[in-house]
Amino acid sequence: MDKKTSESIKRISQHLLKKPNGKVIFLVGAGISTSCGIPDFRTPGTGLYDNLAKLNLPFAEAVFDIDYFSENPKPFYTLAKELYPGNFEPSKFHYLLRLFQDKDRLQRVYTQNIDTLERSAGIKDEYIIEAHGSFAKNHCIECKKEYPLKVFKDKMLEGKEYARCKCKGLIKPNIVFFGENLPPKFFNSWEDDLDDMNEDHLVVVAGTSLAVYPFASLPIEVPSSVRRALINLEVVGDFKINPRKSDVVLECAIDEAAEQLARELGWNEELEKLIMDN
Ligand code: CNA
Repeated sequence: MDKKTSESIKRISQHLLKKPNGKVIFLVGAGISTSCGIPDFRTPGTGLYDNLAKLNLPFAEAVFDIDYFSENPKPFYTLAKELYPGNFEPSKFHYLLRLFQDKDRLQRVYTQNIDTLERSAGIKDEYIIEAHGSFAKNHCIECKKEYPLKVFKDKMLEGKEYARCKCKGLIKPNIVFFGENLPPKFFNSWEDDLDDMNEDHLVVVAGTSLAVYPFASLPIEVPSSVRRALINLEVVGDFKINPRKSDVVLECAIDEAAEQLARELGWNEELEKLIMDN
């Protein structure tokens, strides 16, 4: 870890230690799960968008395009099989989030991820906002009938036919596709959290290219009195376009940051134990 990054980690830990009642809001994306073996979208070479050629898509984002899905669900079903919850273990960073919860320092985790690894790490439902939905619930895209996880999973694993409703409509997990609305809970919770925020809070953005809206606008809306931090392999979004003097930027791998931050906070042993016990 270079000097600049370790100094930035110290700035974050000093903030947290100086303000023991201050809570943390995490805004996270695919980069917190790449070390678990789940590729992100946009990292050149390893990202999913670079690896979708085998699915013969007209354009990479078509895999999450609702109109394309209703015509050709195969690419999404193929991807869903790969990404399906249960196939992966949480990262060190996921467990660090859990430690923030256990120490009553967690306000919320807003995640763009659909892998549900925050839940696997033991973070409680009340803290998680799955901004782009998850596999937990499913519905028919025609008649809107709801289906439990098992129906979709069983059909998907059979692999012979697509999961279809009695009305013959396709069954799709409640993952937010391009052209679909985000869940109301996302907007309501963010409004509540904004109302609550004060200078003791810290907003940590991690593992996201901040390319997808409205999620990417959250860091912009953080009041200037509240400190923001970015942990990412590259500087992105508002941290790049409108950097604030008080921002803390860590250009490094997510698990490296988790380990170092835990050490600075004196949480290292607890973090290791949490990982061992799970
Ligand atoms: P993205 O656009 O692929 O960006 C990922 C960001 O994370 C990039 O800026 C990378 O540089 C950074 N990154 C990758 N690995 C690391 C690492 N080890 N340490 C630090 N930074 C890293 O992904 P976003 O989440 O920003 O895009 C939003 C999409 C991605 C959402 O709609 C998700 O549903 C979707 N997605 C989710 C998953 C998942 O659930 N795990 C996987 C792939 C895509």
